[in-house]
Amino acid sequence: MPILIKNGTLITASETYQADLLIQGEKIHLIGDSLPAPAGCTVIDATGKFLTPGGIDPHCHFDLPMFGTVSSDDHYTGHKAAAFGGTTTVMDFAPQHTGPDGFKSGMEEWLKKAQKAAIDYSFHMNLTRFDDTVAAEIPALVEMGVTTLKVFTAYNGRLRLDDGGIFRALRVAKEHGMLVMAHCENGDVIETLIPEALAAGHTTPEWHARTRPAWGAVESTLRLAAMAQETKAPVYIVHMNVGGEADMLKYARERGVPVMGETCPPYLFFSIEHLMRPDGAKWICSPPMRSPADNLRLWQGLAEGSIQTIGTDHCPFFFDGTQPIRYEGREIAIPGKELGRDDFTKIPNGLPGVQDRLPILWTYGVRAGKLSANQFVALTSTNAAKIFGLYPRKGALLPGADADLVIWDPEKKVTYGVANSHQRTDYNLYEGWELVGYPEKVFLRGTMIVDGEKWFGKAGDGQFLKRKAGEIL
Ligand code: DUC
Ligand code: ZN
Ligand code: ZN
Repeated sequence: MPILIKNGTLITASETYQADLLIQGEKIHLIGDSLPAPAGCTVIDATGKFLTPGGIDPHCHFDLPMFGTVSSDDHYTGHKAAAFGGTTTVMDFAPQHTGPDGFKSGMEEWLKKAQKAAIDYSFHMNLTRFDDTVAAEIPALVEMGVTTLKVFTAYNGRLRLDDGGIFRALRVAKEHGMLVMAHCENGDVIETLIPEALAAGHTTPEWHARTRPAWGAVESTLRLAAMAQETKAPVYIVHMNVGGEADMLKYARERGVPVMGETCPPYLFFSIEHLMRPDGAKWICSPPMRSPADNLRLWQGLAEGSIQTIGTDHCPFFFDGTQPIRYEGREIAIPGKELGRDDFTKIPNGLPGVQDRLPILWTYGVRAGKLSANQFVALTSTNAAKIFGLYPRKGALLPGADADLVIWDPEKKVTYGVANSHQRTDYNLYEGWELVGYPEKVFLRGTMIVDGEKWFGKAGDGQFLKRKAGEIL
């Protein structure tokens, strides 16, 4: 049945204007003034409301085993939380398995987990070992619709590829039109500092940040930019957390290097001070929280266009996984941050955020005057669609695009926190923050899946998105 959304204010990455929008099936059919309602059409009056494309979160970790536990949102609960926050597409990371066909079997494992998907999704592939056999598997990966590889310059002996491996992988990625995403820290420095800190009796959460120095992230970002320049392969720096990384990106981009970047809301709002609180473990993720000066420089990086996207790195854990919470009427407890009560190295790394991203950025980014509404749409949806090969199917308010839409009530006041979050964890980083403006109705391919506090989404309704090569922004 067609749906006509009348008199809304449409906000895209480049324009804000009033229009009617007609949905037919899964697609946006028409946008225009005073559109007539076809027979049998549902009409939604959006006078005084804003309409944006559904958010795209390019960086999530659902159901990810680590630290002897597992990230506490799976591909259903995390998707549901995303939808309540106005996000309709998420990208997760599949593991490269050991042995031959490591990409294929990693993909199979992740596709199986994602059978319960409630919103649309795609995968990036972690590249944690690289040789000629692995290089030979790359065309099949592209064929499967995975056009992005993620490399790590930290986590020695586990996820890290050495610089030579990254350099060679970049050449092969370039040959196949792939984008390489990079987690940038200095693994060797970190592996030196951690045992020293523990030997000196430093076990509290702030030492997580003190053993992962900001300069390591800065030089590693420049290192990747240098390799992008040398190989001409595009690189995307994930979770930028230090002001100096924004400086490096700006420097490289001004010289025509094909390097792009993403930051995440916690790096805009929080600092090492939060790790010093008695509940500091709530803010433990890698890379860590930095300083208020870094927060400021990252905001500036977004506003000036050096940084192209805001993802979440959503990878939640319970703060106290011994105490169950109720989720969809059932009690659930998953071991979490309490595992590292006496040793910061045992605190599971990762933060909740997939639902929080758009509402928090609307009030504390757009309403606070740090970003325009159009920049907000570009940074949280359209740019990710372009970079990751989904545009204009996703991230666009255009006829022919998927009808993934958010109708916002710009005046709705919400005191945000764990009580109104669907993220499956027992805490929220933005507890008690006052919001003005909130997603009211959310559509996935023409079907309303969220209406206020009502959930109409279903496990299995999310589609796997085969991606093509993206754009360099
Ligand atoms: N960092 C985290 O804190 N958690 C999951 C993955 C990552 O890079
Ligand atoms: Zn990372
Ligand atoms: Zn991550």
